[in-house]
Amino acid sequence: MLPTPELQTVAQSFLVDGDLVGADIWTGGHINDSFLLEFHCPDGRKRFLLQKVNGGVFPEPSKVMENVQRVTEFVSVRAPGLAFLHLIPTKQNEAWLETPEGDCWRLYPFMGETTALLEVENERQAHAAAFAFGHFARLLADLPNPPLHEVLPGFHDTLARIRTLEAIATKADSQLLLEVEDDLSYILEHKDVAGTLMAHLESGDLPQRVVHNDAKISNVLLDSKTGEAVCVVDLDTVMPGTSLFDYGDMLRSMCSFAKEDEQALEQVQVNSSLCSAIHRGYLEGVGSMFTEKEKELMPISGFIIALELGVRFLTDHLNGNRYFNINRPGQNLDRARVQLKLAKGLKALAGS
Ligand code: GN1
Ligand code: MG
Repeated sequence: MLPTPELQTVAQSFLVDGDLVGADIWTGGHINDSFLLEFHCPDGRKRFLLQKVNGGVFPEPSKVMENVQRVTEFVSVRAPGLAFLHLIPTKQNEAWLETPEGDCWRLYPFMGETTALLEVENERQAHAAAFAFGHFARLLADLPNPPLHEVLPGFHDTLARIRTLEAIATKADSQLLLEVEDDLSYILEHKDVAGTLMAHLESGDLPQRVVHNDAKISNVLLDSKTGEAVCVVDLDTVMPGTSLFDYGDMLRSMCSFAKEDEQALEQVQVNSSLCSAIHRGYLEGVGSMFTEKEKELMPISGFIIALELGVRFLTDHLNGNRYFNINRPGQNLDRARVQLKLAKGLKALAGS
């Protein structure tokens, strides 16, 4: 598609030596507006990823960008050879573009010859992605103070997410509510376990670390030829927390070959070989830094994060789909049911 005048103005604010010749909507992700841009440069055509941080989801987009900038700069010093997101500055030499309306736009080089998978296809990929997230945690273990901004406070406060669901349910359409009765009861029955990670984090039993907070397979670019992990992407939710938020997110997102919005629930099965590959990959990635408490709580974290995401999708379904983009009616309910089914499987696998 041809770039719109708004997109042209934004794109041309960045320090790229070339002419903008194309722009396409980039559909990966549920949250931000993303565009694949093509520039004609003196040394050939080059592609870039332009993104507008979603101000509806992130109340302070500039804080998101401050976190992204700190993390990317730290990694480039700590691991200069590592393929990583590097922000292309604006012509005013700012790390991102902030419009008078407060919108934040950023530009990254587009990593060619890589693939972002929506679902894991085999154990090797699960291992590679888990290693990449573990390595990410290890690299950032000594990010100097101050701690990163908590851009979405309570992001993994599972009990608070359940309370929000309960509040939304009291106002929801009665027909919708009837349809989700069983899903709601399952969630409410598991409130006691749901708060485990936050409780251990708050008591200091679990160490505070730099957490990616969206550790799913599509956020690791894999080499299209070798399948090796090349780069961890999507740093919007990088915040302080427990690494088990990431480990749980990996388990819930990579423990099954099913799509995140699969409608045929019999397809949604937890695969124990995928779980072992994730376990091995993550522990290899984090090296020796994990404490005994972290290791002990690894298995149950998958259940908690799957339950939490099920709660979030269900809340959005009952609340008019305002948060997660949908492209068909009922998609957030399907997503919720997939997570709840995975939660059940992961709970059984954890032996609790
Ligand atoms: C959202 O950035 P994106 O669209 O990949 C969400 C995550 C969920 C994920 C489920 C800021 O991630 O928390 O786990 O969808 N991000 C935010 O696919 O809410
Ligand atoms: Mg994300």
